[in-house]
Amino acid sequence: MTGAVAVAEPAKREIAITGMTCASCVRSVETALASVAGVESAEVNLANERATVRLGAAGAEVGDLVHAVERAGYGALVIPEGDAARAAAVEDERALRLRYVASLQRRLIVADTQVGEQVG
Ligand code: 9UX
Repeated sequence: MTGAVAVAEPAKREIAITGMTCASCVRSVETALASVAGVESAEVNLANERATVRLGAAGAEVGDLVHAVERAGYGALVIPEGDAARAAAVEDERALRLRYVASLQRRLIVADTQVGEQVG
């Protein structure tokens, strides 16, 4: 040993997000995540629909992260750590995104029905 002290990188976690369509959505999700205990900062990428949170030494509860995003009106899936777990999460992310598309389709059908009632 040389006696050098390794400085640990701050822990980061990635979160798949659904439902964001504009820059204001991005800010809402960032604010929601940044307010969670243990989160030092949150950054959202709208193009790939991922949030990256930087965590303090104590870490943060996965459930708290998801609930904060859901309370703001979006969907969230915290990507697990480790290659095997990340691979397994690909299917979960796919399912999350399909659920969002299905909810959009339901909303469009409802909106279409309402227009029909108003006009007819
Ligand atoms: Mo932008 Mo997001 O007008 O929920 S705030 S779509």
